[in-house]
Amino acid sequence: MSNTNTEFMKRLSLSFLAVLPFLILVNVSPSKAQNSLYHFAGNMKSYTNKDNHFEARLDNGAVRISYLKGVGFRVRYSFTGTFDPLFSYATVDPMPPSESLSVSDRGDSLLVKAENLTAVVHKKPFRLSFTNGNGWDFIKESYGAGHEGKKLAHIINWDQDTQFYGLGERPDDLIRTGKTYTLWNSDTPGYPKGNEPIYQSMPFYIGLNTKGAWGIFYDNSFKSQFDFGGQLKSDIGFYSKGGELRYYVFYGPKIKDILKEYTTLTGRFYMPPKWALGYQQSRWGYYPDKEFYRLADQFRSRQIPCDVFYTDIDYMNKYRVFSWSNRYFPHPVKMMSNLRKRGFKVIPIVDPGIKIDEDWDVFNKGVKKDVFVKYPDGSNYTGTVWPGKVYFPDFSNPDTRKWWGNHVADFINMGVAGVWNDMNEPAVFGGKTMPNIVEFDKEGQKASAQEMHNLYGLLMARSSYQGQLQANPNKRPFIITRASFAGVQRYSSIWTGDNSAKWQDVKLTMPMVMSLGLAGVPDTGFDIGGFNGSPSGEMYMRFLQIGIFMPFSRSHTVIDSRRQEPWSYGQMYEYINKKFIQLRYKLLPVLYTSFYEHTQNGSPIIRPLSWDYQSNKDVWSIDDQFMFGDHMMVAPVVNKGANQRSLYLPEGKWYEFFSNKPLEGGRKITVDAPIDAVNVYDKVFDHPYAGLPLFVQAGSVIPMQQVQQYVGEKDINQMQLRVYNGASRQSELYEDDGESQDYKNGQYRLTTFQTESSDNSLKVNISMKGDYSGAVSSFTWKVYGIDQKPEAILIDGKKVESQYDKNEHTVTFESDARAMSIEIKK
Ligand code: MIG
Repeated sequence: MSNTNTEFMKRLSLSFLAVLPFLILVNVSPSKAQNSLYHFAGNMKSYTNKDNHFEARLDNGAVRISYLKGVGFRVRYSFTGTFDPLFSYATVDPMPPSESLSVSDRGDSLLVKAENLTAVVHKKPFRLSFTNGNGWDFIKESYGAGHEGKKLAHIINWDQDTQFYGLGERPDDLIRTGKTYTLWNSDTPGYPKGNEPIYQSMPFYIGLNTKGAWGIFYDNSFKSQFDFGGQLKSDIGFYSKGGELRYYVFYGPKIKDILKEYTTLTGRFYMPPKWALGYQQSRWGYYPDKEFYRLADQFRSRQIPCDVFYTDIDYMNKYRVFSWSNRYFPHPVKMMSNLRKRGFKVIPIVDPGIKIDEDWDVFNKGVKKDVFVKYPDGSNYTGTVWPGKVYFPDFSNPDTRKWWGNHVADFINMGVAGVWNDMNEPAVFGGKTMPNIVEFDKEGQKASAQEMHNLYGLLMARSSYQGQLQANPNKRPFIITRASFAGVQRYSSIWTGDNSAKWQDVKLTMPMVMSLGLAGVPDTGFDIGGFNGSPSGEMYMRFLQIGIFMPFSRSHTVIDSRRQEPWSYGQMYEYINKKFIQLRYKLLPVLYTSFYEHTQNGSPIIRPLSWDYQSNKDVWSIDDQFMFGDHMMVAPVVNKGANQRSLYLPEGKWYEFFSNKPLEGGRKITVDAPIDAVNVYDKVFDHPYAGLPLFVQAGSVIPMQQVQQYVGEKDINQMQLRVYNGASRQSELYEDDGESQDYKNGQYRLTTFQTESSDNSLKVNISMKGDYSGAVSSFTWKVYGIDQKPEAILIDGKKVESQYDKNEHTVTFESDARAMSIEIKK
């Protein structure tokens, strides 16, 4: 027996034996695998390396290793020794090409190399490890790959210096280390912190080590479990109830690199329609249609910007999807067109359950086209949800996607702006889901509910996406979904379901949204105000102060809660809430540009501090502060009654956004963030911290625009560029028409600003890409941190007029948007 085996046995703790639900070992020695319930790989017998794939025969099956360009290694284990054709709902189609592998034999091991990574193949027993260019084996299989019947296990070594991020949406801290998690999409109304699992499954995680970051994605949709050393103590485990043991290995060293690789494999979000970045208002219980007219009046007369209203299940005729209640919404087309004229889009909820009702054409067509999930005897599975007895569409059947897509397309043609996909875990009343016995089409290959359950939300979102493109091929779809799986970002946005009006949940918003971003999903948000219960004015405001930075920014609440609009809490809160929603509209260029960056490299919009300050270990676990795009850091107040908070300001020079006060980073600070700031707010909003600690990195250029009541209300020809003196950095501004697909053909403009700060000047070098003609034509520059009236301002080498404000320490001037260089001579 090799040393690693003995070591592994020593490390294998009793708790591992006692608690693992799927893994029962009667004998832990892999060399006597026949005595163990779990069968691991055994020894390597032979190998081949052809057509860009390395394949090895093992005592127990076979393994196939490939390297995907721009991604990393793919490893497939088959315990029968034969491989099914490669198929996945999670990854892009076609997949990135496989690169050729170089194999060298070292006696006890083989080195399989591609790009900068090496898979080290230990022969006896067969184990893989992965090393970076510096010889660091960041992943080491300890027990490796094994199975018990159809159940799978994959056990790798845990270097105790490694911390973990991962798995997307979990009501938990950002750091996953020392815990176990289950992947099984579940409807969990009012989930408390630590609730396991909730709506989504993203079997992908990132390991963070001072030597670098790495990642693993298990492309397996069966019910599974991740153990980040919670039970295994010195190892990390993945267990699944079935399917293929297929995993992808990504190497950093930056978290940024991993996201780029992971989204090269699972896809990226498209540029969203710009209106979808406006503030949105929803509640379960907005009906009849008059209620929406009233809301429209309220928003516009109070001058609180808003772009979208949602209709929840009450708009339907007895909960029949794609129908409208005659009583409450007799003229939906007219209502939507009236609202549209005032700048409001309408997005209805759609639930998957189709009411069994022979007087209804959606149902009848579905039966005729045979689109539903079935029992093994071919009869349709029946469950109970809002409409009563329903059939469930089988979205893994291409005919179903077409049928559903047609209805979505009809809906779009009526005037809806997108669809809100709910209950798609799928949820069945009584806290249930479909029984394991039901069967799915899976593109004609047939699959069990066990395999398809976690994919249901993803496939429903995909069908809704297709339907919108069918109706309007040149428009950008908009879908929001509750349940999902890895890869959902190719189709949809996500909200975090039924949170509650609790301070705990105000805090949870941040790690949840950051983790979704780290799972490749950029367009996310939570129910502002909390879904369950009724927040106080203070709590609503604190929710909103986070919510205005969310890519998806929507207030939503349950049917029996108190009114939950930005003006529902008295004058003071209305004033503050309005100012923050206005701030979102001013910062839209920053938000929109961040979406563009996502399309280029998979970066999230809401990022943990480690995204920018990875080398500082102290920031890894911070999850009550976040980066908004490239240069801004938000440290919201999340405690009842708090008027200040302490926070970590990372290394470098910063500015406080509202007061423009420069601050030195690399330290903890305590700042004021008053709730009861009515006098302050009445005078000037730009008071220090204005109730929300918000910071900007020195050297950055922050593009801002004027407030609109809705996106597209005004023809915006000019933008303000705020420049923060004192460091050198790169910033971007992305512009396009905000709704068509033309940006994919070069109809956009990307402006890049490079600041260069020195003792006697601040320079900004500007470059441009793309030929979008609708971009802004001029910039108003406002440069902060200028302590004396500058000697001169030069634009493309020519002196221009400027205004210096000695109290603010700012200098202001105008430029054409096509200027290539700016120089502020001190
Ligand atoms: O059984 O449509 O998460 O946002 O308001 C509850 C009613 C169904 C759950 C969603 C929530 C929505 C509610 N839905």
